[in-house]
Amino acid sequence: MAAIFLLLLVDLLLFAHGITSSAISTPPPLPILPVPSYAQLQWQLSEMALFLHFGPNTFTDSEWGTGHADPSVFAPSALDAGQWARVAAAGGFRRVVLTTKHHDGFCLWPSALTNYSVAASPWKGGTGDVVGELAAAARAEGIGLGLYLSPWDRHEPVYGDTVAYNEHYMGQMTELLTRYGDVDEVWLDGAKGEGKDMDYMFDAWFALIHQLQQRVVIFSDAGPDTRWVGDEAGVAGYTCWSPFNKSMVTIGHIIPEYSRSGDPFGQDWVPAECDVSIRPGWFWHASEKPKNATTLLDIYYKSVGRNCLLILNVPPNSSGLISAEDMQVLWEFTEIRQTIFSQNFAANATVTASTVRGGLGNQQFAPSNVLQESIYSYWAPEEGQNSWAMLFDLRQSASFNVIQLQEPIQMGQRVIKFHVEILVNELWQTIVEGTTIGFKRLFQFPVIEGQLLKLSIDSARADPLISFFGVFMDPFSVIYSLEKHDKPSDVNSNEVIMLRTDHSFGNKSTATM
Ligand code: FUL
Repeated sequence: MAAIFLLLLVDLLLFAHGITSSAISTPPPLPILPVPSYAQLQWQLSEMALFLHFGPNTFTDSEWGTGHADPSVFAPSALDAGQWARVAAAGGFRRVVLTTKHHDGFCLWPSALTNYSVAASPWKGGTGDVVGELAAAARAEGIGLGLYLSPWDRHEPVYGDTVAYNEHYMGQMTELLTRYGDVDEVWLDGAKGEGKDMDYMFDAWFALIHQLQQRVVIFSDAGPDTRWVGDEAGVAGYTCWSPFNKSMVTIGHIIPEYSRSGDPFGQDWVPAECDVSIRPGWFWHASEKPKNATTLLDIYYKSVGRNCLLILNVPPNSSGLISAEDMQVLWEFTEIRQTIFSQNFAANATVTASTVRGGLGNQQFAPSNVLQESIYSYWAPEEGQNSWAMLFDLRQSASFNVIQLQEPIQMGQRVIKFHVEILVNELWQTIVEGTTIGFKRLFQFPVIEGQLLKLSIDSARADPLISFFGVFMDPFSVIYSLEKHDKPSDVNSNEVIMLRTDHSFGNKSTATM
C-alpha cells in the first residue's frame, strides 16, 4: 500500500514538474555586440527628423554668413515656432533640429557669452528666444528636440585661440543644455574656417553633453552616437551597417565609403544619419524651390529604407514661417507614404519557418511574430542551424513592388545577405537580393503578382532574427530593374528608379523576369 502511494506521489511530482517545465519559457538568444543604447534606440525609432536652418543667412540670402552681418538684419515678422513643430509632427517627423548657431556665430538664444545674438536684434525688441520657443513648441507637439551648435564660428573674437574658444563653446553648450529641458540630439559638423589654427576638444565636449543630458545622442562625422552618412543627398549605402569603428574616422575627415556602409566588424554601435535639404540650399532663398514629393519618397527609400534616420531640412523663410510650397510638398510626401504603407498584403499571411527557437509550437519566437510591426516581437530560429528560411502564404494573390524587412536591432545587427523569392507559374523567382537589413529595410522592384513568398537568409553574423516582414504596393515609383549593387547613387538619377507623378500604372512597371 505504501509502495503504491509512493509511486502515485512520484507520478504526481513528475506530472507537476511536466506542467512547470512546459510553462517555463525559452530565454531570448544572446545579443551580438555592439548593440544600441537606450538613446540610440529612441533615435532610430523616430525615423525622421526635421532640420531647421534659420538665422541671419535667411535675411541676407547667404549660406555661409561672414559673421559680420549686422544683428538688425534678423527681423522675422511672423516667427512661429509652433508652426514649425506642428508641420514636423503632422509630417511624421518625430524630432526637430535647429541651427542654434551656424558658422556665422549668431545665436538664436540670448547667450550670456556673446553680444551677437537675438538679444541684439529688433525681433521682439531683443527679448526673444528662438530656442526657447521651439523647445516649448516641440514639447507641446510631443516630438523631440535637437540642437545644432556650429563649432566653426566666424564672429567670435576668441576663435583661433584653442583654449579660450573651447571654453567659450562649452559655455554655450552648457547654456543650451541646461535652460531648455530635455534635449534629444546634439548635432555638430566638422567644418573649420580657413586661415585660423583651431583644435576642437571633441572628447571634452562629448563628455559634457552626456553629463548634462541623459537621453541625448550626439551626431558628428564620427559619432559617438550617430554618424554622418557621408553625403548631403540623404542617401545611405545599399549595404548599411550600424556597427562601425569610431577610430577609423576623425571629425572633418571621413572615408566616404566607410561612412555610407558601416562595418560588419565594427566594435561600436554608430548608426548613420542622412541629411538633405528640401531645397538646393540649407537656408531659405526666395529664388529656390522645394523638391517634389516623389523625390522625397526616393530619398526616404534610400535613407529610412536603408537602416538610417532621415534628417530633412525645411528652412523657415524670412517671415519666420515654413513656406506654403514646402508644406504642400511635405503634405504630399505624407499622403503618398500613407497610401503605400497602410496596406500590407502580408498582414494576414500564414507564416512558417525552417525552425523555431524553443520548438515549432513556441509562440514566443513564432514566425507569425514578424507580421507585427515592432522590434520587440520577432522570429528566432533554433540555434546551430546553417540555413534559415521563412515561407509566407499571403492567402490570396496580390500585386506589389515593395518589401519591408526589420531586425530586432536591440539584439545587434545580424543579417549579411539574404534573398526573397516568389512562386510564379510553379517556379521560384528571385525578386530581392539583399545585403543588410538593420532597423528597417525597404526594397523596391518591378510590380509582381503572386501568393507564396520565401525569405532565405544566406549569411549572418549570428543566428538571424527577423521582427517584421511586409509587402506593399507603391503606385508612385516606377522601377525598371532589380536594384542589386552597392553603387553610390544620385537621388535624382533615373537609372534604377524612375518616379512618376501621374500616379497610374504603366506596362513598364510590370516585372519582366
Ligand atoms: C554643413 C554646413 O557647412 C552647412 O552649411 C549645413 O549646415 C550642413 C548641414 O552642414 O557642415
